[in-house]
Amino acid sequence: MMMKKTMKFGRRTLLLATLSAAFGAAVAAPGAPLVMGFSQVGAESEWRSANTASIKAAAKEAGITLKFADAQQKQENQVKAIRSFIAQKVDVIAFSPVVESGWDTVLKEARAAKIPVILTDRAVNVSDPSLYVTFIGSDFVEEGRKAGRWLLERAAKNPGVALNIVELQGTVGSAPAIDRKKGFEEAIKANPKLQIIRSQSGEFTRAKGKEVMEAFLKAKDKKIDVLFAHNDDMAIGAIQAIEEAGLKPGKDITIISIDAVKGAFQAMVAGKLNVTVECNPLLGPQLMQLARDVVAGKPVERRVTVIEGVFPAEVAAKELPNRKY
Ligand code: GYE
Repeated sequence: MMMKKTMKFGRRTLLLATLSAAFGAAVAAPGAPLVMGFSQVGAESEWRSANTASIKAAAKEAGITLKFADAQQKQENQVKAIRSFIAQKVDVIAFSPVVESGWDTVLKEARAAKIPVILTDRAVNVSDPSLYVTFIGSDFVEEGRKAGRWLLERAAKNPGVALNIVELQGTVGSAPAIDRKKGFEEAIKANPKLQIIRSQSGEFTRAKGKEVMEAFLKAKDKKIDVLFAHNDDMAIGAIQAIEEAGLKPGKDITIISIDAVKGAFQAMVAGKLNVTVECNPLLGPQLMQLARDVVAGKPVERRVTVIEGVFPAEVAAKELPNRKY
């Protein structure tokens, strides 16, 4: 449970001998500032705002010229942004893909232009994994498992009691939604009394989280014991819906979410959220270092993961002042 904010290189080492070997990349003129094109998912959550701020600050700090594009949660906007970065002949392209599939064509275009691509935060499903150099981000399956394990432990205190779970999924087709669902389901399988009775996307936003939770509560056919939200913002939206329905969030309905942003700590201190699993958005400094190494043709790890913790409500008041996002 220790919350070291360090990132570590994954075990599977990459064999990218040199970038020039993989991409035939042209090394930027000596002295010229490195130019990075970054396509961000959007501004859907507190997590995302912290991630954007980290990337912008780290680029400045590293003396990297950042061309930043916000895709407003739309893949077509990301594809357009990447094409525009190619046309502008940036040195390196980084992006956080809104969904997993549909990237082959544009990544082949980047390769043809000899521009290396770094994935941050979310992964892609491509036919040829060498279409990107490296991926830096969290292990979302593990985050889902941590959320599920927390519930398993809590349920073990009342063995034999059935618990009905509703799930607010993230953006349909996105890596964190797919993986967090998978990890959570895998963990709760150990107790057949834990059943997901409803599951729908709240698109990672507060507004949509609230709206979908309202619909869950209106159904009234089965009692809702637990909410698993794929991020804190949806949980916070759902908390409002639960209160408006005359119920006590965190008590009548146990709430589990992911990200561990400040808003979640405040909700825990107020007794309205039971636990949040950490997902660290502060990827900027490490991304800039990777970009420098990649452009310089140095070998880099194929997968860089982030070490993260779990914060139950009991530690929220003590941890809140230490939170950086
Ligand atoms: O959990 C959510 C955001 O991809 C890890 O995206 C990210 C997720 C994060 O909208 O809040």
